[in-house]
Amino acid sequence: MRSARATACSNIALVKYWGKRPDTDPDLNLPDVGSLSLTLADLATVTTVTPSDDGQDRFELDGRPLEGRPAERVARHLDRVYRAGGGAGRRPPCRVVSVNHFPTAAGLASSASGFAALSCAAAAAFETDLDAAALSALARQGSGSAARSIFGGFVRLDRGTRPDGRDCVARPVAAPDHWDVRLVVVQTTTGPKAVGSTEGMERCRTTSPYYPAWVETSQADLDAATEAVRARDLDRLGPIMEHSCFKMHAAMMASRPPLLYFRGPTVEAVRTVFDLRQNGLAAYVTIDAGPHVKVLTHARDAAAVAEHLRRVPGVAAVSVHAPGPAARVEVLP
Ligand code: 2P0
Repeated sequence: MRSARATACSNIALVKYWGKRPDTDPDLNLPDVGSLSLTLADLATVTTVTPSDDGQDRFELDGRPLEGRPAERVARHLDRVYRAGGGAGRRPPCRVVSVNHFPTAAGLASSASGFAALSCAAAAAFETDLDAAALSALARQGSGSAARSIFGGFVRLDRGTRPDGRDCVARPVAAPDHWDVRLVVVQTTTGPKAVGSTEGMERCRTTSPYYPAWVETSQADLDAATEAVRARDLDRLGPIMEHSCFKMHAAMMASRPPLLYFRGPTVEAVRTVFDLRQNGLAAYVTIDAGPHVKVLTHARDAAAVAEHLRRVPGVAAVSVHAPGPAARVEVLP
């Protein structure tokens, strides 16, 4: 074993992933729908994996020791990467140091960049020759959205149909410089902690009457959005992106008990974007399993869109992100 450091950027889904494929191995973490995302610059996790010098796993996140369930999740992921790379017997104990370089209070989850960086750093540290597709499949097992953060720019993760998940890997659709768009991240004031994605997805799948419709209509969105990205057509992509987002939230809200991720300022920020559109600006929203709003717009309009959203009561911070690069890794001396 050697030492390696990987950097991976976060991503935002333009066509959403929500729900896991029933009757499949939970450890494979297979999505019930495909998704399309944009990898974001300036929202990176840097993870270093080195041999542990005291014979025990040691994990650290943002300067603090990682313990309990999160630490178990990391250990299990190291086991996966080690085995996938052909490792036999007991995995060598590792020291993992991970740092999230997110602008203060970006209000974004870091599991996508985190598991992508961990997969790449561990694969290099264990001296495997896993390619990007294999790394994406491994990252997906850590967290579904992490499969997409292996690649830069616009990325598509297909649902696949194989029970072993071999056809569920992310692929790049277009490089970061394909299209000069920006994602404006609007952090709204946060309330009590929302229901986590894994639990929320399962509740939605098992109780929401709209879940089957969500799944049935997602493939058409994925295909149409992929074409719109290739054609660099924001006014074609935007309505598909919003439709995917609001269908997902409608299915969430119809769960029992309901999954309501919006706060007041979430709705006000969405309305502001709708108003901007009435006034001729091309800007479209998406919202994940939380209260923040993300707005896709042309680079030339991003500053104006951000300025309007900063004035919405209850908005805490607004940041602007360009398409970001693929995950990268270096072997350390
Ligand atoms: C997405 N989200 O496509 C969707 C939209 C949230 C809403 O992927 O259970 O943390 O680890 O596979 O990847 C968040 O879910 O879930 C997510 P797990 P993950 O970005």
